Amino acid sequence: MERRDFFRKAVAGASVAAAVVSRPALAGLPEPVMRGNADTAAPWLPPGVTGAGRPYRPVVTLNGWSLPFRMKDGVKEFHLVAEPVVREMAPGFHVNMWGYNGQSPGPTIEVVEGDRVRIFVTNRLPEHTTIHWHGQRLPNGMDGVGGLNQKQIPAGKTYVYEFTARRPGTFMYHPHADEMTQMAMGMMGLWITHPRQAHPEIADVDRDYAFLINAFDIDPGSYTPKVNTMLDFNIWSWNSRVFPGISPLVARLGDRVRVRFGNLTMTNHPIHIHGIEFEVTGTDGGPVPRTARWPEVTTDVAVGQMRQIEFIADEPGDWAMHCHKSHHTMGAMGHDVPTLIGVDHRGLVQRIQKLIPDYMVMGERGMADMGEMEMELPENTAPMMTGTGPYGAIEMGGMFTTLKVRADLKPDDYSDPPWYPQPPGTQSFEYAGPAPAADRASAPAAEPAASVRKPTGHGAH
Ligand SMILES: [Cu+2]
Repeated sequence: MERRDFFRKAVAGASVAAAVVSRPALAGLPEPVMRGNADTAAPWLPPGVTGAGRPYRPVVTLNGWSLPFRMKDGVKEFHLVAEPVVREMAPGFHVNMWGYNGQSPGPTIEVVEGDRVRIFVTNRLPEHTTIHWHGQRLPNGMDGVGGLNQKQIPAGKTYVYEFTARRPGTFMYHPHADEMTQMAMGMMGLWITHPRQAHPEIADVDRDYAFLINAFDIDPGSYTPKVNTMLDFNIWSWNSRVFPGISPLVARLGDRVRVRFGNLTMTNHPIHIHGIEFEVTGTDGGPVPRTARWPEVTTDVAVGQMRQIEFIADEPGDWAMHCHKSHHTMGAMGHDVPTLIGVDHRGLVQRIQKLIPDYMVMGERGMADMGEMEMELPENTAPMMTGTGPYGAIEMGGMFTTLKVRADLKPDDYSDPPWYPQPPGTQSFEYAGPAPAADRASAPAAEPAASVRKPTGHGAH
């Protein structure tokens, strides 16, 4: 081609492109797609382009979304922007975090096995960062450990990662630079690689949900997580949301449902679902062979692990789904409150209130009253346990949501249905018959209360 011709064609091409592609795209960098809210986005299928392999059923990220990409010369191009964000963790509870593209966690990246993927990472944080692609097979120089595999990405710079998504499965991404700070501030995201063709160990499902398990240390009334915390986390969240702010998982009666979750907290989480049994069908290491699966209703997820579970939603209702550590279904609270069950405060409270008018008693009949109590909390405090169901306070917060199974849903309907109407005769009810006379006379007498012992060993000097 003549040099003159080339020049003319290049100019013509540029002017045509300018009408449809924005300036950053012409400069080689895809325009970042940002998100301004914590709603659960509808599953996203790329329009008319699936890259390698057959079309797939996209995942639904709880209170999250999948990042659109641009196809360029057969490569799927994504643009992640690491930046400070404000995440609404529950209605009225906003937290200053670090995340990607406007939210924490960052958007889910969904590709197909065999896809060539290029990810531009722009650092708008006040310090350097990197991204590690947890669980992926990739060239060593793309693994994202700052100092080991690459230079740190300085503030204000954009780095490019490029590799082929070789292994189908459930993965995540997070910084491998000042990790303690950056993960405590909410920097993480999901990565799903769909199988290229029918796979013997990967079922086709009707619904496919995904979320990350994360935790923060946020003092009641403050807006920014404490980043040096090792164990004293107090906000237990899924995708940086706490109940009642976590979307329900909705399923049509008989659907095969997959749920994928990864743990980026500093402790393990036994994830429990009521009403059905499931199997762990995969981890971040790959699909579990069918012969190695067993039924469960709870699966523990250790730190840095991912689990992919599947079940048939064959029992209609509103089923609880939660972490089985009961402190993880609570919001911010003091754990140094003494147990007062059985302590009789009658008369005492009034006397103390003469001196301290705001004095109140917590817990002499258990802590259930907290669910309905209208205690004045500092501004911007996570709900402690304020989810309300059709029959009153649910007394849960934190890592809790519901699995809503309905017969009358359409196949791709993800909207939150009204509470389950219990069919007559199928709900627990109050016993109204006569109470039998208690007969304690024949029971052995209780032992006298033990005398108070003086402490021995350390502390008694
Ligand atoms: Cu937990």
